Formats: sequence, C-alpha cells, structure tokens
Amino acid sequence: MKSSLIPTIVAWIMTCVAIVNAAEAVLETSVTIEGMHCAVCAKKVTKKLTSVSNVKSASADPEKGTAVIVPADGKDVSPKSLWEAVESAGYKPTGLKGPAGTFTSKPKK
Ligand SMILES: [Cu+2]
Repeated sequence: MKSSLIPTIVAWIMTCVAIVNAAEAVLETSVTIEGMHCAVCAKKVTKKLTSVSNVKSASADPEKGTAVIVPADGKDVSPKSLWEAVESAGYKPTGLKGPAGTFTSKPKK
C-alpha cells in the first residue's frame, strides 16, 4: 500500500510545480521590438520600460529583439503603456504578450 502511494505523490508534486510555473509565466509581459542593435539600445528601452507605473523590473535583449517586463507584486501593468514606452525610446514594438493578452498592434489600454 505504501509503495502504491509514491507515484501518486510524485504526480501531485509535479502538478503543483507546473501550476506555479504557469502562474509565473502569465505575470510577465514580453515585447518583441524592432531596431535594437546593441547594448546601448537595450539600455534605453530598459530605462523607459522600468519607468512605466507598476513595473518592478524590465530587461531588453538586443540579440533576441525582445524585452521582458515583470510587474510589481499584485499589480497590473498597462500593455499600452509598455508599448508606448518602447516607442518613446525610439524603437518599434511588433508584438506584446502578457496577462492582458497577445497583441500585434498597440493595445487599447
Ligand atoms: Cu544600439
């Protein structure tokens, strides 16, 4: 009886881990950005994204052409504000994916 419990417990733990991972993935927002060429570009984008309200941290990767934005605990970040922050840095967002949904043009809010 004891040994038959082990696979059940393992499966349960794996389910918990999967749920936690999924929850974390949904909190972050990622933006694909055109025109970032080097670390200086990425730094400009990062600075603008970090100044958006409720953003805890942001990091842009010039090689991948993406930026990942982490919200402050329990806060929502406006996808429109993130989109506009990238534009105000002088670059072109081409897509955004986050808790509010997936966008290929500027979100409405
Ligand atoms: Cu550059």
